[in-house]
Amino acid sequence: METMAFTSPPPVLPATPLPSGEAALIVDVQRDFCSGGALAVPEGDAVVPVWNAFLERSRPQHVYATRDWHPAQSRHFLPIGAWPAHCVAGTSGAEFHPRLRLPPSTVIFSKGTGVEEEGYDGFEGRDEQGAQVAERLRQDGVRRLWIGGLATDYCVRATAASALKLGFEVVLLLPAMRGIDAEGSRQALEDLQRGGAILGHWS
Ligand code: VGL
Repeated sequence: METMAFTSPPPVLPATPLPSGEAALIVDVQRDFCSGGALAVPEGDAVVPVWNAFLERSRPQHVYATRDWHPAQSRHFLPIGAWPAHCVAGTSGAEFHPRLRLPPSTVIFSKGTGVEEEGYDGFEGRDEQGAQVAERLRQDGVRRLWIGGLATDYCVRATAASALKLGFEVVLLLPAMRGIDAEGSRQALEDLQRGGAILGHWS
């Protein structure tokens, strides 16, 4: 049987300024996922100027940033896990990209902090007070998230999938994300769209 090609509506643009209830969720734009980092995503740095322009022009009332914040030894790392050590808490590799201009009010969620945790899903993260992401977003009155970051096929995917499951509207900000694997990233975007995410553009 022939399967129908997956088609999607054209990407949406954000209103500027972003209406209240719409927020930015920036996934793992950290040094180790950018050029020269321990787990560099191809063209990872390219998301930085896109996010800067988006934040400057859309001025979201709420900006959230997730970060991988792993212990030095983790089941997420080789030889048990799949990845070279990266984003170890407190190291320079775990810092946000130095040119990413996060507003001072940005709420940071750390994830993957336990030895047994993979930490792909940003919604597993907690802020400095220990609050969970979903709890915090609801408290802030957020209903729609503009999501991007690194990497499309892993943490962006898992984070956006959780957001959908939890009932948030999800806009995938395409130019503000990059993936590790091209086919994996294409599949991630397709699956997320099937799950209700819409595609967003920004230039
Ligand atoms: C990620 C692979 C391993 C990500 C994290 O942030 O997408 N990918 N750890």
